Amino acid sequence: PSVQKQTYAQRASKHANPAAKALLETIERKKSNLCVSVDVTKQADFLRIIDVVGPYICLVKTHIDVVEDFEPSLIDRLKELSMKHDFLIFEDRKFADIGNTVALQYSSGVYRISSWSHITNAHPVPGPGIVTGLASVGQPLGRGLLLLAEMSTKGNLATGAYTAQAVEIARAHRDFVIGFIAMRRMSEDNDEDFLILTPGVGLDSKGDAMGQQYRTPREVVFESGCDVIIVGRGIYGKGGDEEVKAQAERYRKEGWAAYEERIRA
Ligand code: 5FU
Repeated sequence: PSVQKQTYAQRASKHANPAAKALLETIERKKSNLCVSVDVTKQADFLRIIDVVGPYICLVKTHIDVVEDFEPSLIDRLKELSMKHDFLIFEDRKFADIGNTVALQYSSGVYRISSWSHITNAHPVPGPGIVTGLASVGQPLGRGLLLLAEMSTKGNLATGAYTAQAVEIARAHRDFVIGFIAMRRMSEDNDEDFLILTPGVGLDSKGDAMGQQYRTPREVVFESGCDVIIVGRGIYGKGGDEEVKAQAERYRKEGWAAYEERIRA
């Protein structure tokens, strides 16, 4: 299989979608292909962790609906941190309904995700209409969408023909679909250049009790050709601020070394 050897900077210069371009530029500028997933339930913890890991990341991944004391001002604080530390925001919403419904869920409700999240994602299970619906909201705002072509968990059903169909749906909406949640490169064509963001990354554990499976940054970026490593508990679950900071720096370094090894190989 042909390896993606273009640098993030080279790829940034070719991407038409503003969110994809900005993400690739941020990765290059900060020498970080690390996305931290901040899955905590208190606003104060959420903001503290992001402030600590901010210097080491290109992207923050949120599940905004797990924050139990959510107030709209949290979004203002998150945006301030994204300016302070120079990272983008990815709400891992995993939309999965008909186009009309997902357009409402994306634009409206309590969270108004499209107003602050540069990138979001969707399950392709409803078919191409889900992309049309999300694009009607996100594209005028310069947002980008990832399709879940694969998942990290044991026994997941996103395999084979389903995964292949996800790629076909993305190809039909290149202006808005910037890539995939997947465990490996989805296309042999380097000019097609979908971004691959990959969860299930951990250096100290092989999985959890609920089916999560972890691979190392090197397995993900060097061996499987993915572009961004997504790390949650491996970073924020390690205790106090000093330890969280140390883990963020550790994953940034490992992810970047794996990328450099790939483009050199
Ligand atoms: F699409 C996916 C997937 O296939 N696996 C995942 O783990 C998303 N995730 C998310 O990445 C999940 O919802 C968590 O927010 C995060 C992984 O967290 P961890 O603590 O690193 O296991």
